[in-house]
Amino acid sequence: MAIRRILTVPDPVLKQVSKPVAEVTDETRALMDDMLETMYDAPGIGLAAVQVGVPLRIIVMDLAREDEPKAPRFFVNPEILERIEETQPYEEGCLSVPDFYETVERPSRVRLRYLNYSGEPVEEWAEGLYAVCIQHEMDHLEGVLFIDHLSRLKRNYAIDKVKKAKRLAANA
Ligand code: K2U
Ligand code: ZN
Repeated sequence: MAIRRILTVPDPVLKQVSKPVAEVTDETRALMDDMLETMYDAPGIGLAAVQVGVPLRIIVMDLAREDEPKAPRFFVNPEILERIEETQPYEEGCLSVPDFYETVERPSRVRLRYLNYSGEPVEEWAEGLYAVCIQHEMDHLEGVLFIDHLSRLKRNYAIDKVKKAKRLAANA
């Protein structure tokens, strides 16, 4: 397993629409293992493959709290089959937009279909933080960042803040 570099705004790769995975192979699983290790190291609770520069429709997630055993989840070619109308606000962050947090409204329950780590099909409802995180990650698969749901002013502020932080780090 390896920890990979997480791309940050304004990297154009993050705007790519990720392609479906033809078959879940050992190579797919090796990538998911790397993504999970990268996510734990960040730390984060979700990660899309495009964030480590691989525009494939793959997501990893672990919603377990720090005082709970790890509970990794793997999603290949995830689809949202149904969304309820009710929405919930959540203050989101993103490993590709470091140190910026803003509230985003999203449907509070969604019905998912995806292939798991073994390549088997799964259908289930997601709610609460699971619903927030899977929708945030599935946005990544469409080249959409959570800041794209904000005003132009807030989006530009977030991007300028990350660019400035990268300039300062480069000159340190
Ligand atoms: O896509 C990512 O960058 C991973 C996010 C996933 C996430 C964003 C918003 C809401 C829930 C999950 C990172 O895990 S951001 C860090 C984080 C950690 C705990 C709760 C919220 C955000
Ligand atoms: Zn993100």
